[in-house]
Amino acid sequence: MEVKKDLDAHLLKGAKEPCFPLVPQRIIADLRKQVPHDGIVCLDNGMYKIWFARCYKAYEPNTLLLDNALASMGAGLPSAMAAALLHPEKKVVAVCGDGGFMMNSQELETAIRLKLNLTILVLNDNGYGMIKWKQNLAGFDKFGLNLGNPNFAEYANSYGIKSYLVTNADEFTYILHECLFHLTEGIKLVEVPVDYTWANEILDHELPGMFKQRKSEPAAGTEISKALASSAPVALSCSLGEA
Ligand SMILES: Cc1ncc(C[n+]2csc(CCOP(=O)(O)OP(=O)(O)O)c2C)c(N)n1
Ligand SMILES: [Mg+2]
Repeated sequence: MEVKKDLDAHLLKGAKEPCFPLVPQRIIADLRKQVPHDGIVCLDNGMYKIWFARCYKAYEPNTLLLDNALASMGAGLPSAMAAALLHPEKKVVAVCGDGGFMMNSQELETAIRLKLNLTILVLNDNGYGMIKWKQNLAGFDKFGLNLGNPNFAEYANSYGIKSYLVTNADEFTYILHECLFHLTEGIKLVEVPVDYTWANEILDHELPGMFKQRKSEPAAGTEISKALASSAPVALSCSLGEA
């Protein structure tokens, strides 16, 4: 019970964080409150995936779709389109990073032509956030990972899609509510500015510290137990899979 309480408290950390751009933990907490239990959230591949895997509570099977094997960027929008085709009665949300969204955004045309109903969140940090994290963790200088994005609202509008830009932390939840429950028809795109700085600190320093404390009692023989025992930040990747 104590462990469960600790775990829940840890996973809720940041859920009400008021800073802007939003932290991933707050984005996930706000989204979880708006999406019905049978709603389907489909992830692309980027830094936010780690936080969804940690913090997004799935209440029913197949309601959080993520690709942790090949982890191809660009997969989030098509997987949401497939979910919306199969389950037109359910609320469907695609969650993409700015990089991943731009790898397959032309599929908006297909989604419109098929008259799908779905909400797309573009988490914008103006870069390949996950690779920035890894680059830093490996001790390299920051290099080559910033993106010069289009104006996502204008881009979406050019397809005839209703779009929103989140401009403060509290607005996100209202925009989500509007997209999921008022403007239910068609495609809606929401650009959500995100900042991973604090979240990365937790991954790089706080979690390895926790592992260290508990390393005397890891479960034997697994990759995760090896990661716990080593407590080195680089060992995190073996429990998170390839990106
Ligand atoms: C097709 C493809 N190319 C490259 C990668 C390696 N990769 C994993 S995450 C990532 C950056 C993702 O950036 P973005 O979509 O903006 O998400 P963020 O991490 O910034 O939230 C890259 C390049 C990949 N997984 N798939
Ligand atoms: Mg990004």
